[in-house]
Formats: sequence, C-alpha cells, structure tokens
Amino acid sequence: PKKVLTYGERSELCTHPVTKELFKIMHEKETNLVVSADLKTTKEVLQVLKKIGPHICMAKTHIDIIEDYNPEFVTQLCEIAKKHNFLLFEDRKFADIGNTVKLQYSSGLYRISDWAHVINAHSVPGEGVVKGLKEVGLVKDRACLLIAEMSSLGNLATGDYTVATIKMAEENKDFVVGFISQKKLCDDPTLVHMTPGVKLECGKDSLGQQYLTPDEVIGRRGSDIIIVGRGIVQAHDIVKAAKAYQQAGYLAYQQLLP
Ligand code: S5P
Repeated sequence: PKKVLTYGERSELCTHPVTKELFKIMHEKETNLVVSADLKTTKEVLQVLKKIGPHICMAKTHIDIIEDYNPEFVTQLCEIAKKHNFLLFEDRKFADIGNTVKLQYSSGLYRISDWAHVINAHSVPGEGVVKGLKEVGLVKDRACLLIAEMSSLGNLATGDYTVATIKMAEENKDFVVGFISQKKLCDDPTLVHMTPGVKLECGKDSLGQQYLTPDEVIGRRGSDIIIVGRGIVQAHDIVKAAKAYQQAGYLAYQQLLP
C-alpha cells in the first residue's frame, strides 16, 4: 500500500500556489474543515467567520444568496480570511461555454476573480469551461475545482462522466487543483479532494441532500477535506460545532498516517 503523505509533505510537492498554501494552512492549523457559510446577510456571514475562523482552512461562499451584498463586504471577508489564515472559495459552479463563464467569473456585481482564491465548475460543457475560466484566473494565481461527483440523491455525475472529469483535471493542472467529490478519485498527491454533504451523523434533508460522517469521508473514502454547512451554521453553538468537526476530520486524517 502507498504511504499516506502528511499535509506538510503534500504542500511541498504542490507547484500551484493555492494548493501549496492550502496544505500549509491545513498542516499548521491542524484542520481539514471548510465551512459553507450559506447565510443571507453580510452581517451573519462575517459574524460566523470571525467566530470560527481559527478552526477552518477555507470558507466557502454562495455570494448570490446574500441580500445586502456590497463591495465593502468582500473587503471585510478578505480581512477576516487574512487575520485567521484561511482561503476563500466561491461555490459558483460555473457550467456554461468558455466565453460566458469568463465574463461571469470576472465581471458582474460580484467580480469573483478579484477575491476568491478558489472557484468550482461543472465539467458538463466540456473543456471550454476550464479554458474560459483559466483565461481570467491563471494570471491572478487562482484555482479551480471540478465537480466530479455530487452529494445529492439521483445526481448524474457518475460513471463515465466522473472518469472524463478526472481526465479534464489532470490535463489542466496549471489551473485545476482538484475535485468536489464523494471520495478520493486519483492518487496524485498534488490534487485535492473536497467533500460536501457532511454531518456528524449521517442522514438526509428533505431536498435530496445526503450526509456522510467526517470519519467515513476522510478515513474510509480517502477524501482530503470536509465541507460542512448546516451542521455548523445552524448549530446552537457554532464554535462548539466547528471545533467538533475540526476534531473529527483531523483525527480521521491522523489515523491514516503511518
Ligand atoms: O455535491 C455537492 C456539491 C456542493 S459544492 N453537494 C453540496 O451540498 N455542495 C454544497 O455544499 C452546497 O451548495 C452547500 O453549499 C454545501 C452543503 O451544505 P449543507 O448545509 O448540506 O452542509
């Protein structure tokens, strides 16, 4: 069996600045937790991130959920991220032709490429989606994750679609740094696997979301990062919840090490 590398070792192997930084943060802060701050006001998002910043390696946003968006919000978001040493991931799930995603990434109200270290894309349009995003992101040292699998019931990102997505990532490693997936999909230690649909107890919601535990995702399925939304942001005590996910995710990782 292959030796499992530490986050520190993987950081050294990475040539992309974003994964190099991400694995370094994971190593130093002892966390493989990404919080999904799916909240409707700038105040709520900032409050949550200020509180749980020490426990996360990255914050995932859905910027288009926010009702009182203003550019000052992004300035504050960047300040908190810097202070607590975590990266920003806008979960935009780009899924159009290259020319359109290029505009969506760089322009409009949100100017995502100005502030998000990481974005993600569906592979369904074909390689043009990556090429378009790359034209904006490469010069800014940004990174992209491809959605190779999904957590939701009955999703179509399976089988040959997943295989073709892995190939698309491997062929665009200057910009694509890994996957949104439900398990480890390839052995390249410089590619990162991030898994949503995580709660301390498995189960589902009423709209097809399916949950796995941190132990299952990191320990058994070999993913690198747990993405947790409602498990943290809807908890009675969000700091306590963030600590619990940080601990569960990190312990599962440590148990894999030689
Ligand atoms: O397959 C996926 C991919 C993503 S990025 N399933 C998901 O749930 N997500 C996102 O992860 C989703 O958009 C949401 O922001 C988060 C999961 O939230 P939770 O509240 O169910 O933990």
